[in-house]
Parts: sequence; structure tokens; C-alpha cells
Amino acid sequence: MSTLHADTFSRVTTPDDVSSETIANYQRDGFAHVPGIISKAEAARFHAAAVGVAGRMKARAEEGTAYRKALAQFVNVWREDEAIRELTLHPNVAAVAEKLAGVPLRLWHDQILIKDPHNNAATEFHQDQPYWPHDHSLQPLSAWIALLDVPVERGCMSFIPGSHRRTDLQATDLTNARGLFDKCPELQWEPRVTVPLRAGDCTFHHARCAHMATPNNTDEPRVAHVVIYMDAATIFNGKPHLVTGPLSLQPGHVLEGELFPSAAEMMNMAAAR
Ligand SMILES: O=C(O)CCC(=O)C(=O)O
Repeated sequence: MSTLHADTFSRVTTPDDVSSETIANYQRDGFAHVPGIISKAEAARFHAAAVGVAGRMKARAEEGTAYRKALAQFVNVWREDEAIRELTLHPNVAAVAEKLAGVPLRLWHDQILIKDPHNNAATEFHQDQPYWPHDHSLQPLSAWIALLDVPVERGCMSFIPGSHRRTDLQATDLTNARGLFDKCPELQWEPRVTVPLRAGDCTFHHARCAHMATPNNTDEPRVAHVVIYMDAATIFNGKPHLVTGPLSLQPGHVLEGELFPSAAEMMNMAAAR
């Protein structure tokens, strides 16, 4: 597994800490563990902001996304909440993502993902990219940032190394434990890597890397913020999606503009704050 060895208690991992070995491991496995992508103090501040958003936007989580049974999902919060905007545009996160991907990126969307205490539901194994209306995106990836400690019992992520090379699979039901494996039986025999995270730590995963998250069996809500990037040249292919639905785009349109800033534009916006 690709794990950076920054001191998780006092130091933030910067793009300069991302070695060529880490990048090679990410490219091989489809995921990387990056301790301290934000500081503990930032994690505490963004945790409070995310909990506030969830309280204010409760109805949004009922909108009926694929995630609904396993967790509450709040999409594109960076457009509406100043603190979450700061997190989504965090220059450290975008710069590490671009180093791992090795290509220019732009934002697809962000999402706050909350698993209620004792929710009794895993987010079952799936790949992300089959849900998205994207063509020409070879290196899409998500930064899954823990805003409080997320041990296995609170709903951390597990990955199947190398599964991002399976580019032929369709979307699966992520509340069905057999969903992905019925489509691709050989994947069930592959080793899985489970990555508990401390507050402020992050896993990056390629959007074709099969992953799941355990149920939350603790008394605290599990709060994660996910920043999702796509290749800068990604083209809309017409598939229905929550984010592109209101935009009335024609298939073939490059996903660019205000809603989909490039990583460089994100860093400039963060610097201009
Ligand atoms: O947080 C979870 O439970 C699942 C997250 C996930 O599937 C993702 O970020 O792609």
C-alpha cells in the first residue's frame, strides 16, 4: 500500500512529500494513504462546518442518490458554505491529487458523506466512474478526508488494489454486498486493504478502484469530506447525473467553467481568499 510517513500528529503532508515511489504505488494500486492532508485544527473546524451543513440541508440528503441507504450525501457544498469552500479548494489537497494523477485535473464535485451512529449499513464495493457522465477521463480520483478519527468501527474505507484497471464494469448497487462481485466474480478473491484514518488524514482513490466503507457502529456520526477530480479534458457523455442534470448540456461538451474549475484555478481561488 502507498502510505506516506509524515508525522501524523504534528505535520501536514505537502505535495513535496509525495515521492516518485508514492506516485508509482498509487498508479499500481489505485489508491494512496496520505496522513495529515490537513491539520488537526483544520479537521476540527471543518468537522463543525460539515455538521452544521448537514443540519441545515437535511432535506438534500433525501434527494435519492445511489448512496441514500448507506449514508447522507450533500453534493457541491463548496458553492454554498464558506468553510467547506475553503476545504474543497484546499491547495494541498488539489496539488497532491494532481501529483498522484500525473495529469491536469479539474473539480468534478465535492460531497460531505455522513454515516449516522449505529447505521447498520456498509457502503458496499463499487467503482465510482460508472456512475458518472464522463468520457476522456483516465485519471479521475477522489480525496476522502476524515474530519474526525475514523477507525474501522466508524466506517473507514477498504480498497481492492489494482482493480482500477477494470475499465469494463458498469455501475453496481452499492447497498448490495454482491453487486460488484456478481458483475466481476474474480474480484472477490483479491486481497483487500482497509485504511483507518485519524482526523485530517486522507485516502486518494482512482475512480475505477473498487472500494467500500464499513458500517458506523459507534455513538458518533462518521463525517468525511470528499473532493472529486476528473481529467481537465473530460467530456460530458449525456448520462443522467445529479450535478449535470440542471445544466442542459449537450453530449460532447467539455466539462469546464465555473462549476468545474481546474486544479490551477482552484489554487488561485484559494490564494485570493
Ligand atoms: O464514505 C463512504 O461510505 C463511501 C465513500 C465512497 O464510496 C467514495 O467516496 O467514493
